[in-house]
Amino acid sequence: MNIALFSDLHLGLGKGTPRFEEAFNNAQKCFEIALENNADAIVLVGDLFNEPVPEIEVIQKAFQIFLTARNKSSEVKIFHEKNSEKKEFEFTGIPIITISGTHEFRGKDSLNILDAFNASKVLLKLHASIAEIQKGKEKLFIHGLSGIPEKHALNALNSWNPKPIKNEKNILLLHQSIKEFLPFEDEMTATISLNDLPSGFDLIVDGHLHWTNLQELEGKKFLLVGSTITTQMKRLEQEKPKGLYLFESETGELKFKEIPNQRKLFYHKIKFEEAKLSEVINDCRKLIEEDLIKENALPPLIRLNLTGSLSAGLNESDINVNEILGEFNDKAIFSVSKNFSSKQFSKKIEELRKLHSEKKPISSLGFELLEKNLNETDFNNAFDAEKVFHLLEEGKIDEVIELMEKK
Ligand SMILES: [Mn+2]
Repeated sequence: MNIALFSDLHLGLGKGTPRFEEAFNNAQKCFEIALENNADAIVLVGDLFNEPVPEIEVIQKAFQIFLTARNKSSEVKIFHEKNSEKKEFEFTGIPIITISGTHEFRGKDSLNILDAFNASKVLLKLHASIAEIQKGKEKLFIHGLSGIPEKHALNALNSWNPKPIKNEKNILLLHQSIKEFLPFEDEMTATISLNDLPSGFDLIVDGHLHWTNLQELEGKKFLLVGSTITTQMKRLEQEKPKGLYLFESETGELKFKEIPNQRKLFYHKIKFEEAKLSEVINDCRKLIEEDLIKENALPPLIRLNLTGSLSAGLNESDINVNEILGEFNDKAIFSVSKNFSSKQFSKKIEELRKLHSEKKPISSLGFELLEKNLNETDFNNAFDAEKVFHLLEEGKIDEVIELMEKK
């Protein structure tokens, strides 16, 4: 059997921005590729929608996409087994089987948007349940656990305790973080690690993390299926294009199909050293120009992660790159983060320590620091630091301001 696998469509993402149509277009292309490649079933691994309660416009557009699966017909039959009860799932066209994800989650005992689609037979939603697909004599069992809050995920997996049906083909679907895939600085948490995943499945497919990865472990083949759209501009999402997988259940063959003409992501982490504003601006401009020379079917996403240290007297808030981003406004979509380290701050502490060890009186320590700080700024020796210090010492702030304004 031929199974099309994709995930994290995030329909409804970017409402009111130029990206709104992108999630729908990419999802539509994945459905088309699945049908062109004669998929017997389309399997989605959660986060079909970007919001737990999507707007009517989003629901309507999603319906249109899901219904393209009715442009072809399938020879398969599907039985849904939950709590030892087995019922035939009736559908039209190519069946869509899914679990819900983090973005559809509305609480443990609440129905979500995919339950509504399930009730209308547009798709079959699994939760701690199994879809048995039959095609002639071939059988494939798809076990699915919808996404649940991470801190309960391991317990939920263990208490459901999915087991592959012996001598049959089995796929397990999850929508959770996995410890091994979380970078150190990531704020997301995970309770499940690869070791916790059950053995004996022909394929374990996980959604939620938006990049693709295939791990062939002993007794386990684990696929991070990735998203069909870039949502967070993370570095890992830059490395591989978005698309869908085709899984041939009899042979175990897995093929990746790229979404044509997709929006690219360029991720830049730029490390500066005691940089001036002009240096930051110039480096950013150079990188943006290089990205835009490349062939881009759509205005690319450009992420600038600015790090390192700034020259003395410059603060993170002084680094305003909006003006250059404005120059490229219609050519790219930008995201900028600034994480400059306080190199100066640690230098100051060091100086204080040194002065302290010299056991000078407080007033003299204060004066030396002020003089040194002034030397590092554009004020340089523009005024008499000693005079300023004594005025400050006596609380004559007005006189200090007057003195500085004259310069
Ligand atoms: Mn997602």
